[in-house]
This record gives sequence, structure tokens and C-alpha cells, in this order.
Amino acid sequence: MLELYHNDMSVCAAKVRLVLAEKNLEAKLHHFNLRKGDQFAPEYLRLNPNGVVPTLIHDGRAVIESTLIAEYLDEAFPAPPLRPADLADRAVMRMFANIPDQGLHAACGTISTVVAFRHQFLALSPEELKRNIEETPDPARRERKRLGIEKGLDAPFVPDALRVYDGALARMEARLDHGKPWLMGEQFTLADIGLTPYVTRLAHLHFDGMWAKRYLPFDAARFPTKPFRPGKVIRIAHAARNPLKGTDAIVRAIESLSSRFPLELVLIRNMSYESALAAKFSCDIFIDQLTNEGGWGYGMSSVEALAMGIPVITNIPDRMLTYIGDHPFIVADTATLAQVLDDCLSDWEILQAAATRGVEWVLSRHEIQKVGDALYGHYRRLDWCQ
Ligand SMILES: N[C@@H](CCC(=O)N[C@@H](CS)C(=O)NCC(=O)O)C(=O)O
Repeated sequence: MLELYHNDMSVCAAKVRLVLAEKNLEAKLHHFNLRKGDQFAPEYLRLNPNGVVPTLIHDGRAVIESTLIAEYLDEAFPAPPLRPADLADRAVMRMFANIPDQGLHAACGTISTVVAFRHQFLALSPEELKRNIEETPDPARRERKRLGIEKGLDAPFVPDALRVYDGALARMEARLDHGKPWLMGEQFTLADIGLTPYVTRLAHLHFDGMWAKRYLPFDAARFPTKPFRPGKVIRIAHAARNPLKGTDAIVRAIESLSSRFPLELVLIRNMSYESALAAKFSCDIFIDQLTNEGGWGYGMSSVEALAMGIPVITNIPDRMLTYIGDHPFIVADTATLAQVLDDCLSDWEILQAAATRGVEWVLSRHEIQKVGDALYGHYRRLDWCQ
């Protein structure tokens, strides 16, 4: 007999419900009101001393921690298998399934609290609110909850939480580059189950812009800005890690212009992030990508260059141009780069203007507070907040 202590909105409980559904298992459900503090009742704390859901009871014995519950269920009820048979693949699967336990879950709790749960907490009586915070057993979690409810999006740990989420999305996206339907390829596994509720949560919070609308929260204050003032040699940077970016066409275009302009191509690859930033900062122009394999046209690397005051040449797909509207990019592709560069180098005002607009644009479009404001705009339109 299976029983599950859970909450309908809980991401970790959703993970367990997904496993139960995949295996066609029935469980007796005990729904907890987490704002009212059902999870802190002494009899429940004896089952789960962390004072959180989910807790699975199987034939009278408690299993806690959603990632472990998921593995437990897959071992106890093997059909259909939700882990790869190959042990090395299973280790990779566990690495993805563990992403929530290595920071994503805390980031999700932070963002959910400051954006949505906060309003539910604030609707409690002052005594109920105080009790809920004080009864939270883990001190770090208690402090996150307290500050999140008090300060909302201004809580100090919000930018880091967004960065953790952004990093997790990037890891999933890089993995799914294999073109197969699931993280482990053709098999649907506990990795997909473990991460799905966290992606769904972003959609529920209308943060799906983090992957669909490219809000790219960016901490501009961390990047120095310089005036556009090339030296005797004009240094052109390009991050050449991905061969699909059109590096060969960049090399050819620069060679074709080098008899008329003093140009140096600085290829950024195989170096630490700090060295890459220093190399980029030492350049006058940044070329992001000339081909477009279904991407957005620009990413964090372009945003960094723009924030530094460096004009950026890139290939923005038409559908993105429609979405991003006004932008500071100098648009080129493999066929037009030589001519575009020629025009820019013959008329420095083009580069000068792109550099100045770039800094302003990053601050107005990608700066972390602006991203928060844009999201709040969504909530206001939905009448979720004033
Ligand atoms: N690492 C735990 C995290 C459990 C957890 O944080 N549960 C949340 C709901 S997703 C909860 O019960 N929160 C109640 C509270 O913060 O007081 C797991 O994966 O089971």
C-alpha cells in the first residue's frame, strides 16, 4: 500500500506523482496546506524531520526526499523502467536528476516565494506568518523564506536564483542538442521527471520568457564599459567554440579586407571565462555568429560585449527581429560580412553609434531589475498583483 503526503503545487511532490503516473500506481494522497504549516505537525515531523513534502509511505515505512523516492519507486516497481540499464548512462541520468538538489530547488523556492507564494503568505494573519517562518526547521531555508516574503523581488538572493535557473536551463538545452526527445536520448527517465516540474513552474510563473522570450537577466554592474576608441590595429573578437557560428567566413572576410585596414582577429577559445572576458575587453568589435541554426541570434556573449561598449556584428533571424524590435546589433551573415565590415570600417560612426546604443540597450533590456520589471508587467496584466 502506498501513501503520499504532498501538496498540489509542490515541485518535489509533482516529481513523485509523475513517477506514480508513469508506473500506473495508485497512492492514498494526504494533501497539506503548506502556508498553514501542516508540514510542521509533530506527528508528521516524525515521518519527515525536514518538515517538507513529499513523504512516501510504502507498506508502513516512510521514504523521504523526492529524488530518492523516485529511485525507490523505480526499484520497488520496475515496470516501465525509468533508469537506463547501462550503468554509465545511469550515472549521467543521476547527474541531471540531481540538479534540483544541487541548488535548483532552492532557486525555485526563492523565485516562487518572492513572486507568487509571498502574496499567499502575506494573506495569513501576522501570528500565522510568524509561526510558519519560525517553525521552518532548516535555518538557511527559514532565512530565505523570511527575506523573500519581506522584500519580494528586492530580496538579495534573487539575482543568484535567476542565474542558477538560467544555468540549469542551459545545461538541459545543451544536452537536448542531440536532437532526441529526452535528456537520455530515446528513453524517458527520472532525469526528465526530476526536472520537468521546475520548467513547468517557470511557465506557471510566466517566466517562460527565460527560454521563449529571451529576457536574459544580466548583472551589468559587473562589467566595465570603455569608450569606442580603436588603436592603430583594429582588434576583432570572435568566440569560436561552436563551428556552426561561421568562423571560417569571418577569417575569410578579415583576410579580404586586411590590405585596406589594419585588422587583427582575436579568436576566443580554450581559455577560462576570466581570460575570455579580458580578451574580449581588449577588442574593438565583437562578431557573435553569422549562421543561424535555429538560435536567437545573440546570447550572453553578445550582451557582455555590448555592456563593455563594444559594437556587435551578428546574424539575427527574422522571427527574432520581429520580437526584439529596436536593437543595437549590426546584422550580417556569411555572404554579407565582408561588405558590412567594409562599410563599418569606412565609416566609424556606424561602429561608434552601435557601441553607444549597445550599452544603453543592455541596461534597458537585459539589466536584472528591468527583467524583473518586465515580469511584473505580466503579473499586472494578469491581475496577479497591483
Ligand atoms: N529536497 C526535498 C525538498 C522538499 C521541499 O522543499 N518541499 C517543499 C515543497 S516543494 C516544502 O515542503 N516546503 C514547505 C516549507 O518550505 O515550509 C525533496 O526533494 O523532497
